[in-house]
This record gives sequence, structure tokens and C-alpha cells, in this order.
Amino acid sequence: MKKTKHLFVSMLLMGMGLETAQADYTLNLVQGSTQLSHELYDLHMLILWICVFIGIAVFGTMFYSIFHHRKSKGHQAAQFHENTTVEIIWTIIPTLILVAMAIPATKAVIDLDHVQDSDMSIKVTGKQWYWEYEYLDSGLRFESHLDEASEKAHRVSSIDPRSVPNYLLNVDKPLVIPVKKKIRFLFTAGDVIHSWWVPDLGWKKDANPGFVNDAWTSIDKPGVYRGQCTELCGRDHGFMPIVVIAMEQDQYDAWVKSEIEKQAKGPDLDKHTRSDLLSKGESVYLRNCVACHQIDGKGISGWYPALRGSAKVTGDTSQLMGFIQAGTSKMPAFKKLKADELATLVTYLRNSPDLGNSVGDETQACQALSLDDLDDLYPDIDNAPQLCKEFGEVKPEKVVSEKKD
Ligand code: HEC
Ligand SMILES: [Cu+2]
Repeated sequence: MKKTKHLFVSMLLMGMGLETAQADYTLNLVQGSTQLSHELYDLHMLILWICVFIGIAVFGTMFYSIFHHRKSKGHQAAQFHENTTVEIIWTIIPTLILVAMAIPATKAVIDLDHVQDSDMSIKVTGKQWYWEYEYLDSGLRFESHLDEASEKAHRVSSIDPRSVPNYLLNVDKPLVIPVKKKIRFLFTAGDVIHSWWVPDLGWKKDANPGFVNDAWTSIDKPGVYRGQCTELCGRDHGFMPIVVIAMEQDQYDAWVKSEIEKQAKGPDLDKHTRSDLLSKGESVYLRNCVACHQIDGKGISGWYPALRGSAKVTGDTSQLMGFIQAGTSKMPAFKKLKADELATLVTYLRNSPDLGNSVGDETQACQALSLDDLDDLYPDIDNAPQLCKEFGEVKPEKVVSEKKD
């Protein structure tokens, strides 16, 4: 009995907690901000009211009959087995209702599928545990990870998640799209099944490895729309939110232009202070490594080795950089890291009190490149090798591939 009481009280508290955590929690479907979401909302309301009407009619008739024709009133039951008229009526009326509901429902399904005549296409790839967006028309491509504040708050118990704005619903780089344009999304995944869901757009779509699903949207008004990966099976889908920013076409064009310039830019080869290197390195670590090696660098026993006190981490820097770029059969390769990211990352790995390492050195971006590679890798940076000569010993990284296959 005591146990039941406890359970009841804790459920009540949980319910109250939910109420405060989700201030904008409502009972009904959200109306959303797109043509499709409005259509789906209207369809939902129509079907709901039909159900309400049927419910009232059926239960009303039933309760009326039970009450007014009760035995104590001396009512005699009517005997009409195999009454053809009644059977025809109760077949035809529900059929008509179903057909009436099927017409708008079919129209909605067809509209959902109508991805043709789009103004632009965006490929969305779900990965463990972030989204990758590729604008097929402009060639823009980037990753969208959980924002740093949420990442830390959910991993460090001393940080109160309630102090983080949009906790677990914020990303470091949102998806930006123009308003009033028909945008076609292509969904796929790089590893496991993910599911892309922004309630305001009215639909959600699975992102499956080896398959491409598509969907479209056209957002009415500028704004920020948030969502989540809603795939259930797997460890960290709850930590790969989605943020869509819709803006006017001219603002969007300016954004694309600046992003493409940023994308084409090589690494930042300037010399940085130690604290700068460490704080940038922490961001790189949180984006790329923390999911496996954990915030304290202790890893997960039996799965992901500890980086705290690891000989590989505290040993030779160029080998460490080579290892990170090459990966192994169990760890992904991080070729995508630019020289400045790699340099700040290894400085962080080797020297961060958070990870419990203190080698006492630092690595500048120039030292994460080999002199010979510089020109090939970054033809757009004038005189890159000259820039890096200043650092004296530039360490060519040895890429020691430990890939077994
Ligand atoms: C998907 C999980 C995963 C991610 C993400 C990941 N690692 Fe690993 N890491 C592993 C696994 C598994 C191993 C063990 C590799 C093996 O034994 O083949 C490993 C091993 C290592 C080692 C060697 C440790 C030792 O003492 O042997 C280092 C160093 C390392 N990872 C650094 C990184 C860095 C830096 C990042 C981020 C850029 C990163 N890892 C991201 C899973 C991961
Ligand atoms: Cu996911």
C-alpha cells in the first residue's frame, strides 16, 4: 500500500514537472507554419469532430435506450433478428462516413508526396549523433550538432539544465531556408535509422541508411522552428535536435554567400595563445569526440577507451594527429578536421584539466600540416608554406592507419 502511494505521488510530481518544463505544452496538434501543416491540422480537426459527433450519437442513443427502456419500467424488448432494412442502414451510413473521411485524407497524402516543382533541394543525412545538411543547388554542406551549452549541461551534473536556454533543442549551426519557397528534402542516414521531425512543418520522415525518402515544405513566415530526432532505438537520438531558421529570400541569399565563402576558406593558420587553443579545442572535442570518450575523458569501459592518461594521447603528437585522421575499424576517421581544428584538439586532449592530462605543450595549426601538403591542401591561401615557416619545426603528420580491413 505504501509503495502504491509512493508511486502515485511520484507520478503526480512527474506530471507537474512536465507541466513546468514544457510551458508551451498543449493538448492539440500544433497548427504549424506551412501550407501542409495547416492542411494536416484541418484534416485532423475534421476527423476529430466527426469522431466526436459519432461518439455522442452512439453513446447518447445507448444511454438513452438503457435508461428509458429499463426493465423496472416494464419495457419489453423488441425482437427483430435479421431485419434487412436495419442491416442496410448500419452498413451504408458507416460506409458513407468512411468515404467522406477518405476524400480529404487521400488529398492530404497526395499533397504530402508532391515533391515535384520544388525551388531547391536539401539532402539531410542522419549520423551518430548529429545531422548533416547539403544544399544540392549551391553545394553548401555542413554539420549541425547539439549546442555546447546543452552538451555540457547534460553531461556535467553540477550544471542546472534549466539555466540553459532551449536545453537539448538548440544546435551550433541551424538549417537556414528561405520563406515561401518550395523546398524538397532528401533524407538518408550514414549509420543507423534516424527520424527528422520539426512539428511546425507538419510531418516527420525517417532517415534510413541505404534509402532516400523525400518530403517538402514551404514555410509561410520567417522564424525559428525547432525539432528533434524522434528515432527511439539507440543511445543518443535525443541529443541530435533540429533548428530550422526561415528567412526572407534576400537575407537567405546573403547568408548562402557568406557561408560559401566560409566553407571555401582554409584553416586559420595564425598563431594562437594557449588559452585560445584550449577553448577552441574543447569545442572540437564536444562536437566530435565526447559522445564516445565522454566529458571527463574516461570513456566507457569495454567500449571506448579512456583518453585520460592514455599513452597515445600523451605520447608523440604527430602520431596522435595521424591516428585521429586515420581512425580504426572501431573508431571513425576524422579526415574532415581542418588543420586548426586538429591542432586545437590535440592541444586540448593533451593539456585539459577536464580530461586530466597535463603534458604542458601546445600545437599550432601550422604544425598540424606538412610543409609539402600545404600548397596542395590550401591553394587558395597565398604563400601558405611561407606563413608556416615562422613556426620553425613544422611537424609532418604521419598517418598511421590502423584500419584492419
Ligand atoms: C563512435 C565512437 C568514437 C568517437 C566519436 C571517437 N572515438 Fe576515439 N576511439 C573509439 C574507439 C572504439 C577506440 C578504440 C579503437 C580501437 O581499439 O581500434 C578509440 C580510440 C581512441 C584513441 C586511442 C586511445 C588509446 O589509449 O588507445 C584516441 C587517442 C582517440 N580515440 C581519440 C579520439 C578523438 C580525438 C576523437 C574526436 C575527434 C574520437 N576519438 C572520437 C571510439 C570513438
Ligand atoms: Cu537520430
